[in-house]
Amino acid sequence: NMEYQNILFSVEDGIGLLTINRPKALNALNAATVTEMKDCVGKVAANSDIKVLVITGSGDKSFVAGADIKEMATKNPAEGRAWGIFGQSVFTEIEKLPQPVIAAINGFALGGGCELSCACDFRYASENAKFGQPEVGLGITPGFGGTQRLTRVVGRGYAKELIYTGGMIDAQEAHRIG
Ligand code: DAK
Repeated sequence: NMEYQNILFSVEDGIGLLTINRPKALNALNAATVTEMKDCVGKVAANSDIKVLVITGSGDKSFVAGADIKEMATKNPAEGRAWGIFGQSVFTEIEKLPQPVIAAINGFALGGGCELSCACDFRYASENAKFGQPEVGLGITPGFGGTQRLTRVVGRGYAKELIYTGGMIDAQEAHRIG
């Protein structure tokens, strides 16, 4: 483990494990967490001893319950724009990693959490996983690339349904739609 406060990172037998570690906030992504993820992903990219990266969430309830709503609520439009661009850049770095990246989805994957899973190469979900893009209920759109990546994963129809309704689907339904 390294010097991080909001994530855990370890390597064993060539397998990197990045755990988002804010279980009290259901592993919501605040700026400090995304900054640490950026640092960690950069280190993974530069380390050819790491053959695969697994991304998961701490605890048994949540993968990532989205961007941190409490922190986002304080942002003005310019800060919101910068936050969107920053999050997108880190998710793109994950997508572009030379190693395969597995999302181990152990519960809620909402908003930025669903988007994070879509930036990974494979999504493996536990039976209690729940997926959704609830941003519409907050009066915002998905900001971390969800409209683009989710569409590519499940197709336009299901992506629009999730994004327009803000509804949550369970692991079985998520598996069914791909
Ligand atoms: N942010 C901050 N805290 C969160 C959180 C979140 N996304 N999700 C949960 N928490 C916190 C709760 O506030 C609570 O903290 P305390 O009140 O105890 O301090 C704790 O986690 C436990 O949550 P609950 O008590 O609510 O647990 P329940 O089991 O009752 O409910 C839930 C679980 C996942 C259904 C519920 O917590 C929930 O609805 N959470 C919010 C999910 C959500 O709306 N996620 C999407 C976030 S929006 C953009 C840039 C970025 C984005 C969008 C646009 N632009 C630049 C355009 C990103 C958007 C998002 O991701």
